[in-house]
Amino acid sequence: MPTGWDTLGQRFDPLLGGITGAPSIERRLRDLRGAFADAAAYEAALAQGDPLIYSVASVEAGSGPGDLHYGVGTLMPGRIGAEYYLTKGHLHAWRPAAEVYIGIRGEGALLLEDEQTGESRLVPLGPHQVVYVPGSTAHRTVNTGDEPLVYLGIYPAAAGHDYAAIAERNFRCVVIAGADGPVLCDRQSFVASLGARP
Ligand code: PAN
Ligand code: ZN
Repeated sequence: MPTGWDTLGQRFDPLLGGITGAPSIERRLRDLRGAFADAAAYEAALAQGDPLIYSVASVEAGSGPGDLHYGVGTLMPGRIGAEYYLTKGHLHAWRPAAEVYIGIRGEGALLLEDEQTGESRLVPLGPHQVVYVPGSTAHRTVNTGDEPLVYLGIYPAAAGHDYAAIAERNFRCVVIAGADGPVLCDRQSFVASLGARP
């Protein structure tokens, strides 16, 4: 009998995230050191407390070559400086592994970056939106709204998560709150503009 017959049907919470009976990981502000572009705003926020930024409940029913894993992510609304709350972001350790994201609640986007070319895209993620993340593409979720962003991610069981490359060089682009909504900016230019602020 294939693995996972006791977890064929799962119940998730579309408002708060989470999957009944599934393990969940939490990422707090202190876990995201180095992820935000505005280091001064990050330290100032951390001095005020260590809020929950996101959680992910995962179901790993099988781990054979054709199996899938999935997770429900819940990313809180908020900002560090002008930058929206975000996930750490990663590449899949097995680079060819793609992923499908399905928006459930809230307003957000996926920041995608091609590992080879550095080409970046910001693709909206919310209810009724599906995003395909190709292989060899770094991906990070941002919450651009004012309520929790809840989404489902489905990926090959063999994908694995490689956080090291992102932890070392971060994404080339940042997603900041502009006057008319989210704006994708070059990280270096954004950081330089912070240095120039009065
Ligand atoms: C997602 C992510 C989730 C949390 O399930 O794991 O959004 O982001 P980080 O893993 O970057 O902290 C996924 O892409 N899985 O492969
Ligand atoms: Zn992924």
